[in-house]
Amino acid sequence: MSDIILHHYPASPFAEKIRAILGYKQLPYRSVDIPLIMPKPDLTALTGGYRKTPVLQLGAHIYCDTRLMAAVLEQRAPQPTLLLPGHEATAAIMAQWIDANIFELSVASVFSPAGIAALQRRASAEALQALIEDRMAMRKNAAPPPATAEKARSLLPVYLAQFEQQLAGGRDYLLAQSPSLADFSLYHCLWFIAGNEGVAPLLDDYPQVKTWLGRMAAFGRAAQAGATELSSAEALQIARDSNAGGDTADWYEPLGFAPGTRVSVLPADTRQDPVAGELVLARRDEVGLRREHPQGGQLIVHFPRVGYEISAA
Ligand SMILES: N[C@@H](CCC(=O)N[C@@H](CS)C(=O)NCC(=O)O)C(=O)O
Repeated sequence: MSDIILHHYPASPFAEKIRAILGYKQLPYRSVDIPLIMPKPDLTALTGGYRKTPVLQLGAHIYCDTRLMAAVLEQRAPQPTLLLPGHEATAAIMAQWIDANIFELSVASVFSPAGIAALQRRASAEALQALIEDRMAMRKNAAPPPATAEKARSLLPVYLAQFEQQLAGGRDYLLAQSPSLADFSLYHCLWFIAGNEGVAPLLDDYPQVKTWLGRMAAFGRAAQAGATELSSAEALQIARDSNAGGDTADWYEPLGFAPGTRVSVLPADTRQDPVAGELVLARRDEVGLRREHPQGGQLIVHFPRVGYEISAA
């Protein structure tokens, strides 16, 4: 039985990024279905307040942010690699840029009038309204403010044309003949658009991009075959029964925090839901906070440094 537990819901693009990586690496996992909107009590019991999707769990270790999850999965299964030799920085920086910028444009497209009309055919008016209100509340402190549908309409074609041109060079993936982190980042953004019939035609002028999207989607489908279901209560029990050891051996802390300092970690984009705990792991691009919860027991919640603000609690 796999010890990899993914907390997610089917419609989440960032979760699809991790599902596709699991599929590409042929890693089986246990799947916990989480609510689409707040409250998410069993999830936040594990994370200490972080509410975004997905969250990865290995025993009592809770990993927030898909960039860190990708690194953890790369360590778990180094082959096939996401860090193509000679493309490490290009792939990492492209992936970060796409996760922030193309994701914004895809959300703005899906929540444009054409996208909402398609969502209305699938969800009740109440469910849709609740989703929109939840996401507006989640982004109320966002800096910079979320992209508008107009911005998406004018900028998405610019970037799609660039990706089309890059793929037209004869490569199967963005940087080489095998996918890198950059492909998985672009994939989940365009998967979101392609899955909404109101805005899917936005991709019609880009045949190379659509062929590439089909290739990437096969990894997402492969992941489904490797998933077994787990309840959120069982996931909490697994956390409680596991060892929450920190790791101060390779302490790398440019901010000067000593092991055991109480710190708080805040997503730099949405600027809400800080997680507080005792710093027990500090690496170049990862911090781990120890905290305790009555149902989850002792937990270590991990964040990357890029995209998060760490301060004394
Ligand atoms: N930087 C985060 C972004 C995650 C994210 O924004 N996920 C979206 C879903 S695709 C989300 O959390 N939406 C609100 C929710 O699911 O409650 C990551 O890479 O994991």
